[in-house]
Amino acid sequence: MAGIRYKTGRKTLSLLLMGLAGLLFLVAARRPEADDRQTGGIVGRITYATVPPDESFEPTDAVVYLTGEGLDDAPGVVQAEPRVSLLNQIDYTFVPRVLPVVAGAEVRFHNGDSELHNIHTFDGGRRVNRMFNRSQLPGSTFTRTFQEPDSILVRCDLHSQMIAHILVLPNVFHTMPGDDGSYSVVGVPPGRYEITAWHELFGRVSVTVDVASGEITAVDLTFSDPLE
Ligand SMILES: [Cu+2]
Repeated sequence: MAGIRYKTGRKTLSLLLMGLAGLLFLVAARRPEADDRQTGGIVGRITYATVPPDESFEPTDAVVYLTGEGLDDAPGVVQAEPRVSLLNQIDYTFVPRVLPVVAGAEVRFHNGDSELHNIHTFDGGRRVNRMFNRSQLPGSTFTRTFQEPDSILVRCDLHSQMIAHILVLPNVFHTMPGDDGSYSVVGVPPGRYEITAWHELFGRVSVTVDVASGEITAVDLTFSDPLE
């Protein structure tokens, strides 16, 4: 009896193994070739050669982003990106002040105050996205989608101190620096790209960067003079 049970067990085991091998083969065969490429990364620091006299200056309000071929539909990242971003209004302040989003993502505008606000948007000059100007009741929410890369200034006409910037970017490869100015962008497909740092008081600074498979490239970016 013990022998029969043993044989049955072995047969089941080998069938299971064969099934598993078949499954693994199918998974391997279905994997797109692009997924086999290893990614690289970029790390660095954002610094300011000049400190602007503006009271609203926050060094961490910078955005670092990559542009170049193959980034907009890089495998494995498009699906992972959250497609909704929130621009809140708390204590007569837009939160966050700087909101980077991917083109085509939904931006949710929420009035978290008990006071009437107003959302007035101004585009970066290319007129690629539809701008709007509307009042917003306390506690209410509405959404808008910006389809093209742009830098959009957001104001409240009722409270002049309320300012925000929505930076619409072409892909998910962007970030904001930490308190010490350091940043990192990882999971980048190998290639040659432009890396740009943006700040509302300085504009943009860009350099070319080569990202190699399985490697981390160091790039420091320095803002020189504030915009006039
Ligand atoms: Cu307001």
